Amino acid sequence: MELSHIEHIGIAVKSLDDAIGYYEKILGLKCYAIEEVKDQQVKTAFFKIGQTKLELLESTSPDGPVAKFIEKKGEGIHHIAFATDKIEDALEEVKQEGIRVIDAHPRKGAEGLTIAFLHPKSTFGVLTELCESKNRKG
Ligand code: CMX
Repeated sequence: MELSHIEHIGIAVKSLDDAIGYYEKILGLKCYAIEEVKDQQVKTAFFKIGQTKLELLESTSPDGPVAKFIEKKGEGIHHIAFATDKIEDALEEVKQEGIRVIDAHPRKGAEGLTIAFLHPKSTFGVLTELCESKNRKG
């Protein structure tokens, strides 16, 4: 498959407000969007640096995937998202290679991207996301 760049890095935090303060005041980045993704039980805050985004993730429910992650592992890097122009093809390819997928079919994620997650137990411990922008051709 052809991946073009790291679209974003997802970072699990207990408090979006506290973490935004750090990224803005200490690192000098600007939060340009806050979005709730209801079906994932998260509130997200986005920063851009170069071609890559940082996505802070705060759980909106104690049973959500981000709350469970923080409970087990603490705050920190939660997933890495790679950009592709052809998510259907990329997902088919990983499935054929026997990689365990969380999303058998691409679905809608934050920022209107089409996304699919690969299971960390199949990807050397890193929850991996494939993303395609709806504005891209292909
Ligand atoms: N990174 C690495 N390992 C992870 C992980 C992560 N983010 N989340 C869970 N794991 C590990 C667990 O620690 C566990 O390992 P051990 O068995 O060694 O303890 C293993 O994966 C399986 O965990 P589980 O308890 O069986 O499964 P969970 O209920 O925790 O679910 C996962 C794990 C990845 C399937 C689930 O979190 C998921 O479906 N994630 C994709 C969706 C998501 O994360 N959404 C939030 C972000 C949405 C967005 O960006 O918009």
